[in-house]
Amino acid sequence: MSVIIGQKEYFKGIGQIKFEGVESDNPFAFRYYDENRIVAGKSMKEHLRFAIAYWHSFCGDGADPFGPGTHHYPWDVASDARQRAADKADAAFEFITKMGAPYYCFHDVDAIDGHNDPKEFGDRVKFITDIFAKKQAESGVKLLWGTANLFSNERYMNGASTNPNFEVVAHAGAQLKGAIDATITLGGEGYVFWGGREGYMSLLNTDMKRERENFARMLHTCVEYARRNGFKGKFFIEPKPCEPTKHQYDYDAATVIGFLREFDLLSEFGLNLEVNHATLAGHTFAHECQVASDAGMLASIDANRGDTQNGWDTDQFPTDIYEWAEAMSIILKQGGLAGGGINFDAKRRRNSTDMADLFYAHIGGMDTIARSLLIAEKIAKHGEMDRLKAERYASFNSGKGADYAAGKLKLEDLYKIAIEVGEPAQISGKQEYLENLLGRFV
Ligand code: XLS
Ligand code: NI
Ligand code: NI
Repeated sequence: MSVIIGQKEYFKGIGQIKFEGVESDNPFAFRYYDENRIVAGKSMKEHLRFAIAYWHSFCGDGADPFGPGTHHYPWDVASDARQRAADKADAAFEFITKMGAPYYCFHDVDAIDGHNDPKEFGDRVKFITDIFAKKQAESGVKLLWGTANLFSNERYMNGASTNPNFEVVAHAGAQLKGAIDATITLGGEGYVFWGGREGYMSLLNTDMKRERENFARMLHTCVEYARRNGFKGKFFIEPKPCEPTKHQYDYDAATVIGFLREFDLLSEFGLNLEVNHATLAGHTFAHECQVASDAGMLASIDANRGDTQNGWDTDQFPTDIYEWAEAMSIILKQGGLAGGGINFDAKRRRNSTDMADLFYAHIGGMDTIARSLLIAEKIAKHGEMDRLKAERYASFNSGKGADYAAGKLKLEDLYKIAIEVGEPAQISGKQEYLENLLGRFV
């Protein structure tokens, strides 16, 4: 059966989204995201490396536990799975191009319907990979990262790489092979592991030690395969504390870094941090960025936001300038994202049912982050924030403090020094002053 591609325009009446500046009243224009504007020596486009998430934007139908989908996609109607996938690719590349996003990201089953026969599914993924390759060449859009969905299929209900049944682990491997092959063929800059079901629902039936070992085993197996087959990009792990499992092994940035170190995987991996996952872990997004950056592991971001009243992954589009200004300051300080980009792992609300809503959502998200980059640049140029932080630790830069930091002092030395210096003077942490300072730039 032959498949028809590139024939339809899905987002009729909406053209290329352009930068028009803050004075613009046009809801289909960027007010801050000016891709060519140079910020701290690089264009905004190069700094932010925006990516559109295939799953939320072209697959997610708005279903929730209380009702079915409300998003009806004109590219989701053909009866043949391959034709439907080709139609979806038409819509996706039209949207990504109109948004001016340089990248996209996808799970294998977002690109084309899953199938329980690994051979048939592998063939389907190859089929859509060829179409993506053509679309990338025509549009200049690139793949930020690929991934395998190892959480939706029923067989993964007890985990994928961490499943107690080796036969399920083998199926996970088959799917990983296909997704890695696709990522290599498409020149993906990264490959993401998000362990949706890699955790437990109850410790009563779980050998956590063995599951974590098996998890690491699969990561090693994938790295070995990908490198042997020419993958040059970076591997990313995306931490999340819970949901769908009660406890996920990739709980947060610190946990994942410890895990990668324990199993000798640090050098191949970076972290893909998601804003809403940080808040679910009881952290701020800035906290996760700082932990990752300090370890040299802040590589990529899934942009979204949670709802402070809700304890689940609401995946809303980013709007919080304060949250992003802090995060962008950390990213700017480390010289940009290490190998990754900023992927909108965010979805329209169930009742945002116009095609235009998909554009508004991404425009708002891209503008929020672009604006935060400009704020972060201003904060850095102004310098006071950095200076005050550095001054707080100045006592470790010389004299006895420097000796101590270098490991030259013993506990008895500290005893003597404490008697010598007497009661230390009170030094203010100046938190409100710094909050005001941040507020000035926001
Ligand atoms: C789900 C995750 C997922 C990953 C990719 O919460 O964010 O979308 O980003 O598998
Ligand atoms: Ni994500
Ligand atoms: Ni998420």
